[in-house]
Amino acid sequence: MSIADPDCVFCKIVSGDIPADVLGRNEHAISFKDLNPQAPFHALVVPVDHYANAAASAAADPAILGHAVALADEVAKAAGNDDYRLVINTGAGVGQTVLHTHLHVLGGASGMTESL
Ligand code: DGP
Repeated sequence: MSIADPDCVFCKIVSGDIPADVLGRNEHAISFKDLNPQAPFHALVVPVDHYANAAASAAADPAILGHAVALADEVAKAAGNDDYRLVINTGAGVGQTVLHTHLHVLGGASGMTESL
């Protein structure tokens, strides 16, 4: 049984209640295209279990982030991005808008320069 927040948009994507352009998924995490891409390739990786940020996920189980990074590598490379950037925003002060842990996976020419 996964940990979910009924008011969380990413939990609704995990459960299939809200559609998303899914790039990959496994029992631990799902990856889908970001609604507002900031780079030629911009995916999100969202662990299945709801925690507000990466530190909270790590405190609950460090493996959550390991599985998320592994899925990020898989979807980036599947889209032809051997090189890519991972960004994890933590807190509204740096622009975290969805309070469910997620990794931004950025690839392509401008993947190194865009801010999030
Ligand atoms: P952050 O600023 O780190 O919290 O990034 C949240 C990202 O989530 C932002 O780039 C837009 C994306 N996003 C928010 N809602 C949805 C949604 O319903 N579907 C998809 N595909 N992306 C979303």
